[in-house]
Amino acid sequence: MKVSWLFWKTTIFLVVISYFEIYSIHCNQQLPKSVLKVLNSPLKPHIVVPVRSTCTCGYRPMGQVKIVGGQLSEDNNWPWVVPIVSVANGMADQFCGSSLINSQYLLTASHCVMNIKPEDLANYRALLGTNSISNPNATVAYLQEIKMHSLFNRTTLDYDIALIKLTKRVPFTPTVRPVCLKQAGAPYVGVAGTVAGWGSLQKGGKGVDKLRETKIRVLNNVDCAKNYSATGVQITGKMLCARFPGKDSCQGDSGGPFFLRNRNTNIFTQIGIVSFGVDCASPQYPGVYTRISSFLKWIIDNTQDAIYCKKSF
Ligand SMILES: *[C@@H]1O[C@H](CO)[C@@H](O)[C@H](O)[C@H]1NC(C)=O
Ligand SMILES: *[C@@H]1O[C@H](CO)[C@@H](O)[C@H](O)[C@H]1NC(C)=O
Ligand SMILES: CC(=O)N[C@H]1CO[C@H](CO)[C@@H](O)[C@@H]1O
Repeated sequence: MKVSWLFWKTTIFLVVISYFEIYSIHCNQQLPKSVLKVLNSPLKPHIVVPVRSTCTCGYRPMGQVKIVGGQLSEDNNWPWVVPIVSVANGMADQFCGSSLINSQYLLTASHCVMNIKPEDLANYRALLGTNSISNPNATVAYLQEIKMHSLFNRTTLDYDIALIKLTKRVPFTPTVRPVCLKQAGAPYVGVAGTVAGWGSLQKGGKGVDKLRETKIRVLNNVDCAKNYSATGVQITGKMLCARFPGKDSCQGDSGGPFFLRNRNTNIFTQIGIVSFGVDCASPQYPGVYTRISSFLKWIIDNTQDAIYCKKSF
C-alpha cells in the first residue's frame, strides 16, 4: 500500500515536471522561481538583443557613394564613422577612430582607450555627423564610460575591442547613423571593404583633418600569420587581416571601422576594428583588425541599455 502511494506520488511529480518543461519550451516564457527550483535544469540562456528601433543601420543617403582607394572622403560620407578627439590641450587633437553601433555606444579598439582613466574622460569628445575634425557643425558628444574587454592583452593586442558609452543617447539623422554588425558571410576571405580614418598617411606622419578611406581586401589568417612569423607577432582567431598593396591603415586610424557593402541592399556592415600593423602600407605586413564576428555576444551583453536599429545583428 505504501509503495503504491509512493509510486503515484512520483508519477504525479514527473507528470507535473514534464508539463512545466513542455510549457516552458512551447510558451518560451519566464517560469516562476519555484518551478525553476523544482526543475533544477539549466535553462539555456539566450542572447537578448536590446530594444530595436525602426531605424536602419548601415545605410547612407545615396548619391554620395564614391570609393576610390586612398581618397579623401566626402564630408558625411560615413554617418557611423566617429572621431574621438582629445581636448586636453585646448584644441581638438585627433586621437582614435570609432564607429557608432547604436543609440549610445561607440565601438573602438581597447589599445586606444587603455590609458584613459575614468577621471580623464572629460578630456575627450566624440564628433558626430562630420568626417572632418575641424567642422564647426559637428555634434559634440561626451564620454561617460569605457568598457574594455577583460581579456585584452596589451602585449599581444589580442581581444583589442572596447565600447565607449556616451553621456546621452544620440538622435539619428542622415549624417549620424549606426553601422550594422550582422556577420553574414563570415569569414570573408578575398572580400573587399572600406577602412576609414584620420590617421597619418605615412609612418610617423601627422594625422589629417579630413577623413580618408581606402579599399582593402581580407586575407586568410594562415597567410597573414606567415607574413608576421618573423616578427613574433601572433595572429589569433580574434583577429582578421586585410591588405591592399601600397594602402593600409596607419597609426591614428586605430579604433576605426573596416566595413563591407552588401551589393544587393547597399547596407554596410562592420567586420573589423583597426588594431595594428607593422609598417604603414607595407605589403609584407597586412593590416590587422579585431574580428567583430568573435565579439557579437560581448557587444550585446555590454550594451543592454542601448537602442539598436533593426537588423543590427
Ligand atoms: C555649417 O553649417 C552652415 C549652416 O548650415 C553651413 O553654411 C556651413 O557650410 C557648414 N560648415 C561646414 C564646414 O560644413
Ligand atoms: C599576454 O600575452 C602574453 C603572451 O601570450 C602572456 O605571456 C601574458 O601573460 C598575457 N598577459 C595577460 C595580462 O594576459
Ligand atoms: C609567407 C609570406 O611571405 N606571404 C606573403 C607576404 O606578403 C607578400 C607581399 O604581399 C606576399 O608576396 C607573400 O606571399
